Amino acid sequence: MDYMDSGLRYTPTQDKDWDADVQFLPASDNKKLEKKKGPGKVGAVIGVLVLCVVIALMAGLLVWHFHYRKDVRVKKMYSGSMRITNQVFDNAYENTNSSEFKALAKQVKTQLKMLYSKSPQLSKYYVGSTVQAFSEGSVIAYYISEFSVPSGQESAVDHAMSTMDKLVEKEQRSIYRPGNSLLLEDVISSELDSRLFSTKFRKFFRFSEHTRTNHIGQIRSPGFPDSPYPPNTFMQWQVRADPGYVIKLDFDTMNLEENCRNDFVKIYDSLVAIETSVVQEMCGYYAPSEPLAFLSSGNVMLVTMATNQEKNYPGFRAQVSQVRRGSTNTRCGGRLTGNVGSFTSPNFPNYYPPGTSCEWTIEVPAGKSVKVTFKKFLMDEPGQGGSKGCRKDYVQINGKKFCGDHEDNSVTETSSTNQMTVQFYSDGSYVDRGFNATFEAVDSADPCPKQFQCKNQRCIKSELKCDGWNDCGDMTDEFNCKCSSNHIHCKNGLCKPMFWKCDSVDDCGDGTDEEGCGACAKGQFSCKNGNCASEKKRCDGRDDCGDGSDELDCGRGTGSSSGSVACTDLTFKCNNNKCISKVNPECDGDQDCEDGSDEINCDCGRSKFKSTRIVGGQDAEAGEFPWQVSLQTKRFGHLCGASLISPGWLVTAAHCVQDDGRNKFHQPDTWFAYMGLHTQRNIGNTVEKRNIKRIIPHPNYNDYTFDNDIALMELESPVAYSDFIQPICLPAAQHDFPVGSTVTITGWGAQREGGTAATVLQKAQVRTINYTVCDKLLGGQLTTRMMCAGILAGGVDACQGDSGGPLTIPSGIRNFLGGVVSWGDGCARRNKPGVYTTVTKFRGWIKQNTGV
Ligand code: 4AZ
Repeated sequence: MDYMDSGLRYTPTQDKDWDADVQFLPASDNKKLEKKKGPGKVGAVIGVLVLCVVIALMAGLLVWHFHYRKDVRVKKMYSGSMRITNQVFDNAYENTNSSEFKALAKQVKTQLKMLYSKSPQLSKYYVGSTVQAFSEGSVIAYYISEFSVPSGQESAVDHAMSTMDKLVEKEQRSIYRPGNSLLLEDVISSELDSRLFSTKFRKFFRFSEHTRTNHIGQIRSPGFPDSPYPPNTFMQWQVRADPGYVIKLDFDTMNLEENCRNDFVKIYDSLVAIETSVVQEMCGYYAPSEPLAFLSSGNVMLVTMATNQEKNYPGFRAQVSQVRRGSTNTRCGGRLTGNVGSFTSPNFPNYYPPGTSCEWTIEVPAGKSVKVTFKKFLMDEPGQGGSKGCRKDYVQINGKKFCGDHEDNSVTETSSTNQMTVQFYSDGSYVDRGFNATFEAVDSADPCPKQFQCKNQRCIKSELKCDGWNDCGDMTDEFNCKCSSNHIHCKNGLCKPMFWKCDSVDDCGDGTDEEGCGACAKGQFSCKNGNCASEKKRCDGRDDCGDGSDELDCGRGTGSSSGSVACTDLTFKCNNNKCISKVNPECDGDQDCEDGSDEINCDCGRSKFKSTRIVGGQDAEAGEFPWQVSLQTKRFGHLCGASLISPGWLVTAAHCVQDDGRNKFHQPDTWFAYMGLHTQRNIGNTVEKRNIKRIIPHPNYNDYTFDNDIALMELESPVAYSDFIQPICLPAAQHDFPVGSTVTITGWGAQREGGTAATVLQKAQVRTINYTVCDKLLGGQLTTRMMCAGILAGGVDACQGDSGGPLTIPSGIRNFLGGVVSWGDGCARRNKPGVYTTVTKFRGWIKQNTGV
C-alpha cells in the first residue's frame, strides 16, 4: 500500500498501526549511532540525513493525522420547501423527467448554492441539493440539501438552516440580485429524519399519484395484500390533488411491525419529508373499525415508509381522493344559535387537517348562559408538553386553552353571558381526531339547578357530594367534607365508604383505610390465609403460614435446572407432578418447570390489535378481544357471550344453557356460535360461524344460587385462528389475581338495566373487589366459586346478554380468563358489583372435559 495514500485515507485501525511505528523508530537507533565508531564522517552525515528524513516524515504524518482527526465529517441532510413567486406552475413540472422540470430545478439549485454561500456556517460544508418536486402556488419547490459537517459543528449548521428564511429575506431585498433570479418566499427547512436515509436500505421505491374529481386512487405497500412488505426498503408516495382541493387519505389497513424503530409509515403535509410538516407517524396494527383518514392542508401530501431486516408484516392500503377545500368535512367554525346544539372539529371522528384555525360563535336566548361539553376531546401530539401551555394544537374558550387527551365529558365551560366563542387551532404538524361537543342554554345564576356544581363546571346530584366517590372527575365533590359515621375519615381529608376499609386497596390514596386491619406487626409476614409469620421464617423451606404462602416466590423451585418445592394449594404443579414456588409461572415467557410444562399451550391471550388509545370510549375495536364469542339462537339472535379457549372449545355460563319451558337451551342444535364478530348482524369475512356439537354444563350448577355457573361448548368443527379469532389463556388453579386489579369485561349485552343490547361489542374496565366486602354488599349470596368486579360508584358493569362472556385479566404479556359473567343485583347499581364464576376453581374440570 502506498504510504501517503494510507495516511490520507484515515481509518481508526490505520491510525493505530501508525502510532506503533512511531514508538520504535527514534531513540534506539540514535543510541546505536553514537556507540558505533566506524563509518566516520560520511557515515555521520548519512546518519544525520536519515534522522532528518525520519523526523520530517514523522512531522508530516503528525500534521496529516491531527488534521484528519479534526476533519471527521458527519453527513447532514435537510429537507426544505420554498415558494417561487415569479413563476407560474406548468403541468410539466409534475414530471421530473420533463425539460421544464429540469430547467427550473437547475435554477433552484443554483439559487440554493448562492444562498448557502452567503452563510459562513453553510458555505464551507455544502455538498449539493436535489429538487424533489414542484407544486402549485405560485410554484412551490421541494428539495433536499446535503452538508458534510465536521463533528462538533452540527448545531451551528442546524441553527444556520433554521434561520434560512431570514437569510432569504435579506437576499431578496438586496439591490444586487440578478434580474433573472427566482423570487422566494415561505422558506421552510428542517433536518431530515435520519431513519429515511439509512445506509441499510437495499431497495427504493418512488411512486406518484394524482387524484382527480370522481376518481378514487389507491396506494399500498409493495406486495399488499398477497405478501409481506420487503425488508430494508425505503418507499415514498407523492400524492397530488388539483388546485383548490385537499387530499383525503383513508387507510383501510395499517398492519406494520409494532416497533416504530424498525418499520414505520410517516405522512407529511408536503411533497418532501419536512419534519415541521409531519401529519402522523404510524406503526403496529390499527383495527379496521378505527377511523384512520387524514386530510392535507394544501393539494399535496407525501407518504413515506421505511423497513428494516426484521419481521415484515402485511403493510398498508389507503384510498386517495380529493375534496374541495371548504367542503363540509374540511370546514369548521360559524354561528350557532338555539337552546341546544352540537359541533365538531373538521373531519371528526377522523383526523383534522394541519394548519387549521376556526371559530364558532354560540348564542343562546338572552338571560341564559352557554354551557359547552366536550363528549370526546383528543388533541394530543408530540411536543405538546403534557397539557401545560398548549403550544401546539388547542381549543380556546373564554381565553382558556385546552389541549391533549381528555376523558369523555370531562371538559366543560360555561359563559357568563349568552354568547361564547370557541376557537380551534391546529399547527402545521401532527394531527389528532379532535372533538365533538354539545352546547346548551343554562340559567346563568344557577347553571346546575338543584345540583352541585363541580369546579370543572360539571353538574352532579347533590347527594353525591361527600359520599366518597369522585363524581366530578376533579375530586371537588369530595373536598371540605365532614365524614359521616359510615365513612372512613382519611388522613388527607377525604371520606370513603366504611366497607372499603381493609379491602387491600388504598382507596384513601394515603393508605389510611388499610391501616390497623389486623395486619401483622412489624417484622411479620402477612400470609394469604390471614395468619402472621415471622419475616425471618419467610423462604426458610418450611410452611410457617399453614398455607405455604410464606414459601412462595422464593427463587427456589424455579428454572429448569433447580429443584422443586413441596406441593401446596398455592404452588404450581408441573406436568411431571413436581411443584414450583413461583407465583403465576404459566405462559410468562420463562421456563420454570423442569419439563417446560409451564410454557406449553401458550399461544393464547394476545390480541393482534394495537390499541392507539382508550379514552372512556365503550366500543371495542375490531379484533381487540379475539376470544369473545357471540352465542345465538335462531329464534332470539344473540343471547349470551362465551370465550374461545381452543380451536374447538368455548367456555360460557351454565345458566345460559338451562331450558326455560318452551326453549331447549341445553340442546346443542339450539345454538350457533359466531367467532371474530364485532358488530351484530354485520357478518363480514373475519367472522366464523359454527354449530355446536356438545354442551357440558357443570354438573353441580345450582339454578337457585348460581353456584358453579360454568359450561363448556364443543364446536361442530374447529375454527382457524386469525387476527380476529384467538383463544384466551386459561389460568392455572393456583393463579393469583390480586384484589383491586383492573380487568376488562366485554359483551353485546344491555347497555343499561332493562335496556337494549349493543350492536358493536362493548368493553369496560372494572376492578376486582375483595370477597368479604362484596359478600357483605350482596347480602351474603356469594359462594367460594364466585368473585366480584365492578366500580362501586356504579355506572359500569356487565348486564343481561353479557352472561357467559369473559372477564379478561391481563397478566404479563397475556390475557387470562379470570371469570365468566354470571349474575348481579341489577346492572351498574351503586355498591352492587357484578358477580363472575371464578375460572381458577374449574381449571381441572375444564382440562378433564376438553383436554385444554
Ligand atoms: C344477566 O341477566 C346479568 N350486573 C348478567 C350480569 C349482571 C346482571 C345480569 C351483572 O345476564
